[in-house]
Amino acid sequence: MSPGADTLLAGVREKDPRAIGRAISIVEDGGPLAASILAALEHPCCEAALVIGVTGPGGAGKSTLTQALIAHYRTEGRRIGVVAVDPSSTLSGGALLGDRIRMMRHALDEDVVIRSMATRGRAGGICAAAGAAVRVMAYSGCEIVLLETVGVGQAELAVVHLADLTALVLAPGLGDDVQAMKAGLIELVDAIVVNKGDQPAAQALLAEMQAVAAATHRAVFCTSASDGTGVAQLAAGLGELADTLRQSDRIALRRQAARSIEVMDWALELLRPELKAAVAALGPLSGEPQALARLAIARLKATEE
Ligand SMILES: Nc1nc2c(ncn2[C@@H]2O[C@H](COP(=O)(O)OP(=O)(O)O)[C@@H](O)[C@H]2O)c(=O)[nH]1
Ligand SMILES: [Mg+2]
Repeated sequence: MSPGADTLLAGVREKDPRAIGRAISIVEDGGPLAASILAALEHPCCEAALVIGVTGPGGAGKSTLTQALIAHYRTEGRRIGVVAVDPSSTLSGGALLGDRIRMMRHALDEDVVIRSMATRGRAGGICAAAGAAVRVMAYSGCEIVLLETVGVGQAELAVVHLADLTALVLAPGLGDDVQAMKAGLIELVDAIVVNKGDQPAAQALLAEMQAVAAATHRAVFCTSASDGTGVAQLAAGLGELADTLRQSDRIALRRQAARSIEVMDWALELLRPELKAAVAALGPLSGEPQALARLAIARLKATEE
């Protein structure tokens, strides 16, 4: 291993926030140092962390709930990681900034590691980057990593598959688009959280979700993330769910599936420069783009034989 990676990983192990931040940036960018860091992260301690997905439509209260869960886990003395994946904002602004400010409550707590990632405006695969960040956090001793994603686009839904178990956060009054995407989201998750339980309209949504849950074997929880009501019960319920999934080997199976998503992401990343060159080598491009893409791939394969 290169000496740079060695020193950095020692820093991560010692929970040095700057080393953790740097290690995540390096693995996100996927340069030469990334490979040696990623290799070192194939460590049993990285398997021990439980990765909990928190997904759902924008405005449901995912970030508020994530923060409430952090506060709860911290009272239990656990070290926590958070990877927040946001489709809408670039790295410098947008919704993430608001989340970051809210998370400031935990900013001085060195046992809370928070990382935001934008899906838009980035070159690399989001699953590869998020998976790597989760492992860096686990290596630094995080027992639980919360993976917050907005359940809308394909990339964000793919990230859900990196989690050991996932909770869907819903809230009353989010409108018709949410209504339409609910069914598809429920299929992907293990638990449904009806948040904003303090609002009267939450009762009808809760009743609806309890009926859905009875038919689909999902656990249902009701929280009011802004005042912490129901958060301890949710944390306990997710813990029990994780135990059940572990006992039936389903977490191991999910991790295998997650691995294949990450490998696919890296494969596409690693191929990108050669593909770019192959497309450039086609010369002036006229004609049907998919046919040209096939031609570029065929030429690339031919040069390898
Ligand atoms: N009344 C009420 N408002 C909440 C609750 N949880 C979150 N909110 C508010 O809902 C809005 C969206 O919350 P946020 O956590 O940013 O949602 P996200 O987009 O899913 O991450 C914010 O204004 C929160 O203060 C809750 O339990 N009750
Ligand atoms: Mg949010």
